[in-house]
Amino acid sequence: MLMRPFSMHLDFRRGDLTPRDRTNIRKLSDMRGMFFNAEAELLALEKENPIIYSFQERVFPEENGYLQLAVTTIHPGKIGDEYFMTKRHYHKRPDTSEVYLGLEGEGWLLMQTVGGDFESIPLKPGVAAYIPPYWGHRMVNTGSTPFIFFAAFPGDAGHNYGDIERAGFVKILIEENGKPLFIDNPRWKKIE
Ligand code: S6P
Ligand code: ZN
Repeated sequence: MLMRPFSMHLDFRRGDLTPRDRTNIRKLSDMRGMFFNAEAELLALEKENPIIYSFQERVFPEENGYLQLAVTTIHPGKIGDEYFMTKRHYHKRPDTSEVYLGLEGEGWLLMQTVGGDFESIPLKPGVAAYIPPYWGHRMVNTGSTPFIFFAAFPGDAGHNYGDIERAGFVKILIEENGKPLFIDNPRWKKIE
C-alpha cells in the first residue's frame, strides 16, 4: 500500500513527538550491571531506582525503504561518578546508519566497532551526528538539565543489545572536578 506523506510535531523542550506509537521508560533496574561502580549502582537501586531515560517512537514497517523515528530524553544525574546514559546497541542489520540531532541540553555520543575502534562526538542543540554502518552507539548526558535528541534510522535496522552487553564499551564517561572525562573501561574485552 502506498504510504501518504505526512508531518509531525516535535516539542524540543519537552522531548515530545506527536503523534507517537509508544513511549519506553528505562529505569536503573533495566540497566543492571551497566554502570562501572557496582556498589553505587546497588545503592541507587535500593534507594530510588531512578528513571535514567525515556524515548518516544514512531514505528514504521521494518523494511528497507522506510525510516524509524525517535526522540530520547536522558535525565541529568550520575551513578557514582558515571553520568546517566543509554544502554547502547549495534543495529541487528549492522550495515545500517543513523542520524542523531541534539534538541536540548548537552552530552556526548560514544561509538565503537566490534574490533574496539572508538569515536566520540559532543552533541548540543543544532548539532547533528552521522553514525555510519558497523558503529555501536550510546548517548551520555553530561549536563545538569535533560539531554534531548532526535534519531532517524532505516526501517529494517533493528537493535542488537547483546554484543555490546557482553563486551562493554571501551571507554566510559565520568565526572572529575565538575568536568566530563573519558577513562578506559577495565572491564572491556574484545569478542574473539
Ligand atoms: C535507535 C536509536 C535510539 C535509541 C534510544 C535508546 O536506533 O539509536 O532511538 O533506541 O536512544 O537507546 P537504547 O540504547 O536503549 O536503544
Ligand atoms: Zn541505533
